Amino acid sequence: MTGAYFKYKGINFPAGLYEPETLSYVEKDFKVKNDDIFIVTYPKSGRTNSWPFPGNLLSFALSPLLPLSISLDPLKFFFSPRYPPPQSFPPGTTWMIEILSLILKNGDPSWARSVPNWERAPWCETVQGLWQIMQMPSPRLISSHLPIQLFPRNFFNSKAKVIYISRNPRDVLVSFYHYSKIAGHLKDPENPDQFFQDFLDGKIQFGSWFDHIKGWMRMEGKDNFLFTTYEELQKDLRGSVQRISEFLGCPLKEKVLDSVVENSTFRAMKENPMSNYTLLPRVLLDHEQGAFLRKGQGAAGRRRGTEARAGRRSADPLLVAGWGSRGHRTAR
Ligand code: A3P
Ligand code: PLO
Repeated sequence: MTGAYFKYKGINFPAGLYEPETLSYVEKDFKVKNDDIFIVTYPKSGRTNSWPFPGNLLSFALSPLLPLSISLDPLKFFFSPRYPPPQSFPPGTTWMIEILSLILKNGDPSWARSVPNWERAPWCETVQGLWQIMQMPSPRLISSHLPIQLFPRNFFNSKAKVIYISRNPRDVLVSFYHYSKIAGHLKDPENPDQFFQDFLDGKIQFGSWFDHIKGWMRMEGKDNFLFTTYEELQKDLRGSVQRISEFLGCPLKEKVLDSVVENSTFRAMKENPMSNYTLLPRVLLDHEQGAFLRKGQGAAGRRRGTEARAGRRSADPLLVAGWGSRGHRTAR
């Protein structure tokens, strides 16, 4: 692993795991089946607990840009009273893979405990993942970090389903920073300030978070598209699993629901070698320097902790999500 990137249609991809030929095939020729289920995220749409960046830098740096907007529409969306959208539920790629692996097996954890998650739901844009997906029986569970313009074209004429998981950009940024320090295929983030700048400029793998979410939000309201957030999952895992299963057309019995929830908690996943990435070779993940699954707390968890310590509760879901109900100024 070199940590070097190549550009495909203006987006950075790490060399080695990804190749222009595979990306082109996936975009133009990949045959989507009507019962495929895609988990789509911008990388690291899970979260972190230690903030290496100066205090309020993100909201400070973004605030002058908000009124401008064309490329920042998603931010306006996030900091507007519309967020979270009325029908949104939670996630992170890894978390959603676990939830869906359990739902598809009717709550039986054997599959999730015996097969690594990257084989249960391979990333279609990776060289290896694409090959695996072509051998998989239906219904296929497929992960992807692709921006909408590079996503398999055939999807848009199919009945296949996409579950899109978003997350507070601050948490994405922090999680991404820590992951970049231990992932062999990613460019070294150098220092937090530089990484923050690269994040804003979309110079990291899979390009700009802002463009990614703005692109995918065009699908909002379509029957085969579910927009979810990590924060909602944290707030109400059970309710979220229930709604995800309804979206997939397979509502769960109480006992099955219990099992899905029990086996997809952060603790259960952290203890499951098939889900915590400890099986990845050191060249891909330096286990001595950190872990893929770390604290498992998002802005909602932090906020609730703060409130619990202060002896009060907030009824405002936007405050609970840590993004403020009156706009970016309240985002921490
Ligand atoms: P941190 O890096 O902040 O620890 P992704 O899977 O999209 O790459 O996101 C990874 C992030 O999701 C990690 O965040 C990880 O801890 C978090 N995550 C994964 N499973 C989780 C769970 N069951 N509960 C809470 N967080 C989870
Ligand atoms: C894909 C991007 C995700 O955010 C993290 C991730 C986890 C497992 C990796 C996968 C990535 C790429 C493809 C890998 C897989 C493990 C095995 C698989 C490397 C980096 C192979 C052999 O190609």
